[in-house]
Amino acid sequence: MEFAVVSLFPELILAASSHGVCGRAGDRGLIEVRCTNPRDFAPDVHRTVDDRPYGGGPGMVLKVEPCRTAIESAKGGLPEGSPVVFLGPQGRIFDQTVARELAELPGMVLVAGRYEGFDERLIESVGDDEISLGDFVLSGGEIAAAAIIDAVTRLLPGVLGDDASAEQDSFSEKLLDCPHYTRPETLDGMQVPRVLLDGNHREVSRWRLKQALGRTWARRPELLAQRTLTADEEKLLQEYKAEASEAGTGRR
Ligand code: 9D3
Repeated sequence: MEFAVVSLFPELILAASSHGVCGRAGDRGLIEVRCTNPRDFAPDVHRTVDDRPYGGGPGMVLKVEPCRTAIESAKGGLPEGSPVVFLGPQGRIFDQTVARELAELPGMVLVAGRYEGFDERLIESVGDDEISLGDFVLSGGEIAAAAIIDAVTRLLPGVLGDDASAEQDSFSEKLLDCPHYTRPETLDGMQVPRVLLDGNHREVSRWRLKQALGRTWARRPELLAQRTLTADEEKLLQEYKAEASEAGTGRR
């Protein structure tokens, strides 16, 4: 998978994609991340990339020509069928389904903005897609581009080990995760749940599923509404609710 990122701050992208899972995927040739800086395509001596908005108002708008030349240069190095994806708050909202869709592509140009954003005609003329991370305000598109590279890379064949892939495939994003614990067994008087210490793997699995169901019910009920529970899962959730109301935790 080839990612070409167009950004005024390439260091931000390269820092994020050179560590951990993405870093290893890069070392193994499973992904390639390249950056193109519109500033390198600004024709004037001051290397100007922004200008004042027509109609007035605060902030600056990215100029079409340096961005368009940078995008075309970036796209030139990618395989056929690699779309130009703008990052911006007006885009469709990124989630695991969008990540899976992007993971089928041979590559993509991710265009990160700064200031108030791009001249709309740039998006119209060269954009194939526009993606947002959600309803909050970032200072630019770089962190969004890095998030997309990370989420897509994890889905590529061979990037994760078999166990991690299987776990990711199964019920990962429709249920929240169960709680995790490591040593020490007691921390400031807080005990690790007994079942995790007893070595009964069937009971551990049932406890984890019950916690996942219960926490999803308490914190993200809209996720549960999108999922049909088996009779067994329904029973575990009822148990969780009974225990939660007894302990005075969870949802009322
Ligand atoms: C405070 C500026 N806003 C005026 C109403 C508009 C605005 C312009 C530029 C808001 C954010 C940005 C920069 N954001 C991104 O480039 C961005 C983003 C985001 O802010 N939220 C979620 N996803 C993304 S993807 C790119």
